[in-house]
Amino acid sequence: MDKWQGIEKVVVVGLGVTGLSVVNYLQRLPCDLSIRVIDTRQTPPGLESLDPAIEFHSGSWQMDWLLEADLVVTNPGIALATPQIQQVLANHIPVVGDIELFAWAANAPVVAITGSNGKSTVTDLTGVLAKSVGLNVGVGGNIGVPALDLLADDIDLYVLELSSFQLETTSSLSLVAAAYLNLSEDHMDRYTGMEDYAQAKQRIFKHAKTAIVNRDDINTYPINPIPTVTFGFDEQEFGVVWLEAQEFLAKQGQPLVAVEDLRLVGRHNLANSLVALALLEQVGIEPASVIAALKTYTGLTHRCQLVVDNNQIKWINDSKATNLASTLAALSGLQLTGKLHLLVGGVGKGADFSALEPVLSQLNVALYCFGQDGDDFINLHPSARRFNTMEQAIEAIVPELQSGDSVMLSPACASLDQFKNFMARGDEFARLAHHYAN
Ligand code: UMA
Ligand code: ADP
Repeated sequence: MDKWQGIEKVVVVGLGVTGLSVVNYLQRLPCDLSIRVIDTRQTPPGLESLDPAIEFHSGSWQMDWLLEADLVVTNPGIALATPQIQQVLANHIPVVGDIELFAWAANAPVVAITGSNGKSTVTDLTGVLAKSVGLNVGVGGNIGVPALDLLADDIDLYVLELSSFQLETTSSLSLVAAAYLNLSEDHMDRYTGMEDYAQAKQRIFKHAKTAIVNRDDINTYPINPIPTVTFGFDEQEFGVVWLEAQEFLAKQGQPLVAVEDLRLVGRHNLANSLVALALLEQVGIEPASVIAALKTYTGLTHRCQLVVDNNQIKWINDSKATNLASTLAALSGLQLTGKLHLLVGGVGKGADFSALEPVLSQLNVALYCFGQDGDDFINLHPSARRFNTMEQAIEAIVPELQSGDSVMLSPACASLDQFKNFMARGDEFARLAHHYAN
C-alpha cells in the first residue's frame, strides 16, 4: 500500500475496459481516494457500467481536473506523447497505466509477453499449459481481460500480454520471465518511428529476471543485459531438430514433440510454442510435463482459423493480422492446392506494404483490396481489384471459386474504419463464408 501514500486525487483518462477496471480497483482500495474520469470521446465504451457516483467528463480534455490530480492513470489508447499528458508530466504529476497499478498489487509470480505478432497466441497457450498442470492462472492484459481484473489472493501465476502502449506507462513490473517475440513495423501512427516503438517494448525487461528472446531477431534482446534464454529454428536452446526426416520441437537438441503431432498451423506457431515452453520452465514447469496439452491446443479464433471447408474450398479467418508481418507469416504457413483469394485492407496505420509484392508474385493468388487504405495494396499484384467493403469483395470472389481454392482474410490492417474491432471483422467474414459456401 505504500505506493499510495500521499495520493488522494486520482484522475482516470480513457474509459473502455481498462478505465472501468481501474475505477473498480481504486474503489476497492482501503484508502479514501477521490476518483474522476475523463474520456475525450463523447460516449465512450463502458460508460453504461460506470458507477454514477463517479465524477465524469466526456468529449474533451478537462485540464483543471488533470492539474489538480496527485496521480493520473491513462488508458493504453492515450499516448504519453499527447500534449495534454505532457503538460501533466511537466507539472510533476505522475502518469501511470493499469499495468503499473497491477505491478504495485500483484503478489504471485508474473510472466509477460510482448512483440509485434504472436503475443495473444503465446499468452493464451502459456496459460492453457500452466492450467494443465493444475495451477490457478490469471491470463490477461492486452489479450482483452484487464490485468487489474485478474488480481486475486489464490492465483499461482499471472500471464500477461503487454502491448507497447501499456509498456509506455509501466515502470516497476517485476517479472519472473519476459518474452519478446519479434519486432516489425506497426503502430507508426502512434510512434515517431521504429526506434520509439522499439524503446517502448524494451521496457518489458526493466525488472525481469530472465529474458526469452528470438535468435532470429536481434531487436528482441535486452539492451541492458539480463540472463537470457533464446528460441529459434535451429538446434540451440529452445529450437527444432530433425531426426530420421521428422522435425521436432527441441530443447538443447533433445526432441520434445514431433511437429506433425501439433494441431497449430504455420511455422510461426512453432516459435510461439517454444516461447510458451521456455516461459513455463522459468516458473518451474518442465517442458515434458505440458507436451500432452500442447498437442491438443488448436489456437485462438481469428488467427489463421479454418472457418469453412466445403466442396474443397477453404475459408480462412486471419482477421487478427493487423499488420504486414502477421500477413507475411500467414502466407508463409499456407499449404495451397488451388488459387488463394486474399482479402486485404482497412486502416493501414501508415505502413509500407511493398514487402508483400515479392511474396505474392510467388503465389497463385488473386488480391482483393477493401476499406479505407485499400489503395495501398493495389499496385502489389497484377490481379488486384478495389472494393469498398469486404462483403463486396467476397461477392466478386464467389463466382470465381473452384475446387481446391482458398479464401483468406489476412488484411494486414486494423479494422476500425468499418468494424468495431478485429473480432467483429472476423465474425463477419465467417458469416459470409458460411453464407456463400453452403
Ligand atoms: N480514446 C480516446 N479518448 C480517450 C480514451 C481513448 O479517443 O479519452 C481512444 C484511443 O485513442 C484508442 C481507443 O480509444 O484508439 C482505445 O480505447 P478503448 O476504450 O478501446 O480501450 P480499452 O477498451 O481499455 O482496451 C485496451 C486496449 N486497447 C488499446 O490499447 C487501443 C485493448 O487492446 C486491451 O485488450 C484492453 O485495453 C485490455 O488491456 C486492443 C488493441 O487493439 C485489443 N491493442 C493494440 C494491439 O493489440 O495492436 C495495442
Ligand atoms: P498479437 O497478439 O501480437 O497480435 P496473435 O497471436 O493474435 O498476436 O497473432 C496475430 C497475427 O500474427 C495472426 O494473424 C498470426 O497469423 C500472426 N502471428 C502469430 N504468431 C506470429 C509470430 N510468432 N510471428 C509472426 N506472425 C505471427
